[in-house]
Amino acid sequence: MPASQTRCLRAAALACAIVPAAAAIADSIILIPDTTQDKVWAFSAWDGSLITEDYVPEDPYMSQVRSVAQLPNGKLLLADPAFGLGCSLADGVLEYSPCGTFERMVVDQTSGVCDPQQVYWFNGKVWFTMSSLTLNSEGGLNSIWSMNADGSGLTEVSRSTLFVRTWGFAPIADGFVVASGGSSVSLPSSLVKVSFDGTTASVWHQPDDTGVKFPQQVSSMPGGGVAVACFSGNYGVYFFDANGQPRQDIPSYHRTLGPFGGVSPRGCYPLGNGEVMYAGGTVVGAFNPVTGDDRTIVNSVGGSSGTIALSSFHWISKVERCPVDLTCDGQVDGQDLGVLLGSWGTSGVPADVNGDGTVDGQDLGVLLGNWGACVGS
Ligand SMILES: [Ca+2]
Ligand SMILES: [Ca+2]
Repeated sequence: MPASQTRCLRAAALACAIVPAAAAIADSIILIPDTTQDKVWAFSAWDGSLITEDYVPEDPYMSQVRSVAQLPNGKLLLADPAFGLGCSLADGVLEYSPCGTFERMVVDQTSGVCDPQQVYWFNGKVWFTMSSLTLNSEGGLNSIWSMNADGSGLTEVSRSTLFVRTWGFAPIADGFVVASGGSSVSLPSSLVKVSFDGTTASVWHQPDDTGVKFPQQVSSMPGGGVAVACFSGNYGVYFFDANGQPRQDIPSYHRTLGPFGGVSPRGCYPLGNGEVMYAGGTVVGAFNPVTGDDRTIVNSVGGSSGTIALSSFHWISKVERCPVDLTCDGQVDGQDLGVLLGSWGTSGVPADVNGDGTVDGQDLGVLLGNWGACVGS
């Protein structure tokens, strides 16, 4: 126990308030938007276990959120293309508090943003894809954009003619791997690599007839390369090395191999325990990429039975939360102390930060031991 915390446990609460301690340590969680119920679910980033289905509860602002990213100050950005492709007033990138309360629309149709799909915080900027019904060669908006955390400096990074229809993307060592394509012959699928400055674009992986089709989320994998969730055709999760070649050490799991008998995955993401989480239709699950063993974590509507729900679980992201930040402002400070003292002796409240059923000196000690800005674990 840190010396400052020991002192605090023995001291009066107000005296403790002036004793600085270490920074607050966040823990990692997984967030997955549910476009059927217009809310965002939270899971353990270690084993995928469900934490809450209302991390961002249903509100009047979400229409069909696809993805979530986190800014360094802990706030969440939600990419919301609203009601299908085609620009609408509800399209935009929304900002929420670290605990999931709506704060503002950062960019929207009035900024030139239509149908944002995946949003990322990377290299000191916000990046997101936009998807369009019209091919780029005919004036479509399939593209990658960047902006500053406050929404200023909005810039189109790439509108490559290689983009058939842009969905998820992920950074690798020297550029982004972008999921491109659709479910029909006229919308062929591929993975396109784009340099970070957008000046070069090339086909990174060109699938054969049995491979990647309608790719959705692209996720960076530990040790390099990516996983790609494919929504139609030979649907499943495909693994590639850093050069866009199928991984030799991990099989790709598709509808005839592994867990995807009835689930068309939109999202895929590595868990801390070595499994790969997936999301699609009404199901969130996880499988072991070595053995193929599969388990269902959530089946929210009672089974997809091979039928793709039009609205469904979407893309998976990892964010940090700060359990002792009781005011959800990214800091553990006097305001949080005030909340804790105001809850003294009660149970079933967030101020019971050690979860033992009572708000008491032990919780005070934890709070004071986490004083300061919330930082990643
Ligand atoms: Ca706080
Ligand atoms: Ca307690």
